Amino acid sequence: MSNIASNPEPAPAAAKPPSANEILKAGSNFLRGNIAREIADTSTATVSDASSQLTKFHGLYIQDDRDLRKERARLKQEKAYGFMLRVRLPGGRCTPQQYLLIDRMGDEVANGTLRLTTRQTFQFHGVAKGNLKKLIRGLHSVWLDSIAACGDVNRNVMAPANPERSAVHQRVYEIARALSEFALPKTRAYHEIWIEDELAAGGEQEAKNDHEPMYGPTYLPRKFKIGFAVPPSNDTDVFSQDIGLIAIVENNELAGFNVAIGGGMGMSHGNAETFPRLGDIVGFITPDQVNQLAFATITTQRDYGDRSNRKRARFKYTIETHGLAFIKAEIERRAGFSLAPARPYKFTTIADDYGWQRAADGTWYHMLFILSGRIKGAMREALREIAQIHTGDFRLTPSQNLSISGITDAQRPAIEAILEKHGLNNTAAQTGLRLNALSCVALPTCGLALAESERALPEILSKLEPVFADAGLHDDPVSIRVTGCPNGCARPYLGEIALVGKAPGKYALYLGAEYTGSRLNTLHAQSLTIDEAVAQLTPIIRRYAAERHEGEFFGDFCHRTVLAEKAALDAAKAAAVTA
Ligand code: SRM
Ligand code: SF4
Repeated sequence: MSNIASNPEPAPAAAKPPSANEILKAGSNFLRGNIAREIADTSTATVSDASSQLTKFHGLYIQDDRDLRKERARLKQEKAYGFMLRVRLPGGRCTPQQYLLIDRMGDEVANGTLRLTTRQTFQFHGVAKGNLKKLIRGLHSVWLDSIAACGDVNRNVMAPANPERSAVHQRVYEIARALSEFALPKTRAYHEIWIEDELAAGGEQEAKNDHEPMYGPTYLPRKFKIGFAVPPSNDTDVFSQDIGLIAIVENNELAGFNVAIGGGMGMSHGNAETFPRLGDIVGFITPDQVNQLAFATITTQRDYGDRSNRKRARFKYTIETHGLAFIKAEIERRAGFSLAPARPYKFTTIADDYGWQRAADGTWYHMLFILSGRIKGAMREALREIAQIHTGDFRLTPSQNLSISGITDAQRPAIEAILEKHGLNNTAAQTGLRLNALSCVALPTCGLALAESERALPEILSKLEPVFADAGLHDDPVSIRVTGCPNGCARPYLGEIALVGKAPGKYALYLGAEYTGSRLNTLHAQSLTIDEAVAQLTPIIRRYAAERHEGEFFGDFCHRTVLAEKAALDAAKAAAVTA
């Protein structure tokens, strides 16, 4: 691990002028900027554009309630600003004590709900500027933070949530957690601003021997994401990560990880330069090589990533630009070792293991289905009551669900009674479609949303579920993912069905991803209302019920039939035009 602590290598000379964000980061005094002064300014509920970019590195986004925009503008009032705070929670695990603090803060400083994200953490919405310190200090009091939850750095590290509680799962979790700590920015800006109030005269902040051995003073060109998976479950969508690490288990021991690089979901409608991409498996490493591999990969992206055009700044584009072979060789050179050949593995599922399950260590866990990860109402009450008596932990899943984990035989009846009381012991009654549904937040808080997502999902499901049920497919697992724009926050391009927002009430329809996340879906229709999408899907669902092969998933069926036929038709049309 000798080169891990070394200084960054000089970056190759930038050919193009740096983007505004690069100039901002360079002049930010290691992510301090004017944040402290602007947070103290009570004349406005928001912060400047510059500070709003820098607060992201502290896990904070300034947003406004888009439902209220018109009314506020009519009244000539400032927008209804509020901050979103994202907690850093590697592997999605938290203790009951931490959960209770988060739950309390949801009422005291946020909008009264909690939101589980697709990267296994909590988000608070609608936090007033004046409440940010209270929230961050509250989190700090239970050993939680929001450092690097957003921004051009490594984000929340994902790890399998399905809590089999085997020794291998525990080991992978510990490796993921250690990697999360390892890849944290080293600047003290977060602690100075939010925890310690260490401000020099005039509210300015001084850099105190800051040094970023991995990131350097301008951090990364763009966000960076790492996730682990333990086959046969690909619950973390490992091929969507900048670095995906697939555990290889031999003789019940963790032998190491296959390494996939260059995954990513985000794209822009109509911009062919942007696209979702699945990671390529480039080799195998042993568990003790994980941090070194991450350091080498992150610094390669730091030095070769596009710092001029943020639309092309993700690692996947760096690979496309420089070539996989070059990037792999560069990673190996920086790591100081060669990757061994990848080893065999097999994914068979992405789904959370709902309901009551016996774990490998003899304890119980209960996987709760939480639509869009929004914890409110009865779910909120139940989880609060459970957290007060629970001695195990909570595990947030990449599918926006939550597992109550580590329940002993003696404790199970009490937890079961709370779930019964609140009507939450009923995942068995849900459709396979609903249990495999994801949606991003979108309106009213997301500033980038083009259409509804979380708020549209109940309507979409209620219209599609009867179609599946009538075709005899009530229980069949079919993954559906909905987002309010093409950025891909619910990893839509890995959904067997995906609706991607284009405009208010309009969605692009994608079909045909492979259920366990090894093939992207394909654009099937450009712009549909929800009813039009249901109308297009209905005959396909009926045909699937009638014609599918034994054990064939919906996405594979669409890929083999509907999409292949459409591609053949398009090719024939193109040939006719050329002729
Ligand atoms: Fe995301 C931006 C929400 C997972 C790709 N994402 C945003 C912002 C912050 C909007 C913004 O920039 O102003 C959204 C805040 C909405 C709100 O009101 O809360 C937002 N992203 C989310 C969450 C909360 C969706 C959810 O419903 O769970 C997820 C939080 C994850 C976390 O805990 O860290 C979330 N975002 C993802 C994922 C999925 C993943 O990481 O596994 C992706 C696709 C994977 C990837 O990164 O390639 C994703 N979010 C984006 C992008 C497109 C990035 C790109 O490469 O082009 C943006 C826009 C951007 O960065 O410019 C974005
Ligand atoms: Fe917002 Fe788009 Fe992400 Fe949905 S996919 S949360 S609309 S950025």
